Amino acid sequence: MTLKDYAALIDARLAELLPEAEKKIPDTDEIPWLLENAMRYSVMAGGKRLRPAMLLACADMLGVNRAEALLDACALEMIHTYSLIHDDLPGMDNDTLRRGRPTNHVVFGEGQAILAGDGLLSYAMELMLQNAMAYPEHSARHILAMNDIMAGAGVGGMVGGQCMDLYCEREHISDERLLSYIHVNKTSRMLTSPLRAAAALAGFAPDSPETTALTVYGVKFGLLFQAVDDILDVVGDEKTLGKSIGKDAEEGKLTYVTLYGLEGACKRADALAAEARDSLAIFGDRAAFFVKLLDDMTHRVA
Ligand code: GRG
Repeated sequence: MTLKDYAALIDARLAELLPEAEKKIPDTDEIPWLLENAMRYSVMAGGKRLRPAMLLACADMLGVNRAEALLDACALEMIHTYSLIHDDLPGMDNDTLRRGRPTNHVVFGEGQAILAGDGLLSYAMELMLQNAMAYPEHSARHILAMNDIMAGAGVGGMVGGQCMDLYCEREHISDERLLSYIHVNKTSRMLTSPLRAAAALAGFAPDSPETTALTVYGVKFGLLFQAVDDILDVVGDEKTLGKSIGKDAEEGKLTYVTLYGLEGACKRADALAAEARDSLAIFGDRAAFFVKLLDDMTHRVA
C-alpha cells in the first residue's frame, strides 16, 4: 500500500463521517447543518492525509486489524484539520488560502470557523471513544492509543507548541531551545502520535523497544517535515502548495532557512532523514513504507 492508497481509504471514511448536510432545524443531539458543512469543507478540501496514513501503515506493519484502527486515523485527521482552521484565523496566522481553497473563516466567518475547529476536536474524541467501546476486549490498548493522540495534540503537545510560537513572534524572541520546543511540539508530536497509537493498538508497552524506535522516527520525521516546510516557504510554488508562501520571511520568523541558510537547511533535512531511517532497523523490511516516506517528504513539492 502506498500513501495514496491509504489516503483513499481515509477519504472514503471521512466522507461518510461528515456527509453534506441540508439546511433544517436540527433534532436534539444532531449536528447542525451549518457546523457539519463547515467541518466538511475543510476536512474534504484535500490534504495529504499523512498522519492517518502513518497510523494505518504502522498498524499494518505491526499486525493490527485495520478496521480497528480506521476511526482513530480519521479522528487524527480531524484534529489536524481543526489545527489548520484555527491556525489560519485572523488572531493567529491570518491566512486566506489553505489546501487550495479560501480558508474556513473566509467562507463561514470567524465565529463559525472557531466552532468548526472546536467541533472537529470534540467529534474526534467522541469517535475514538465509540471505537474503544466497540472493542471491549482491547479497551486498555485503545485508552493508551487515545492518550498518545490527545497528549500529542494537547497542552504539552501541539497546542503548547503553538502557544510558544505565538509568544516568540509577539515578543520577538529567537531562543534556539524555544525554537526546538516549538518544532517538536507543534509539528513532530502530531507525526509521532500516529505511530505510538498504532503500537499501543498492537499491544506494545509505551517503553517497549518498538514504541521507542517509532518515537525516534516520528520526532526526526517531524523535524524533517518542518525543515522542508520552511524550505518550501522560500522556494515552493503557491499554486502547487495550495497555501500562501513567503509568510515566514514577511513575519520575520525564525526557521530552518533563517537559521542555517537554504543550503544548510537542505543538508539538515538530509541528515534528519538518515537518522530517521536508522531508527527503523528493528523492523527490517517491514518498514519499507516508512523508508519510502522519508524520501517522498524530502523531495515533496506540496
Ligand atoms: C492552532 C492549536 C493550533 C495549532 C496549529 C497546524 C499548526 C499548529 C500550524 C500550521 C503551521 C505550520 C506550517 C506547521 C508546520 C507543519 C504543518 C502542520 C503543515 C501542514 O501539514 P500538511 O502539510 O497539510 O500535512 P495537509 O494539508 O497536507 O494535511
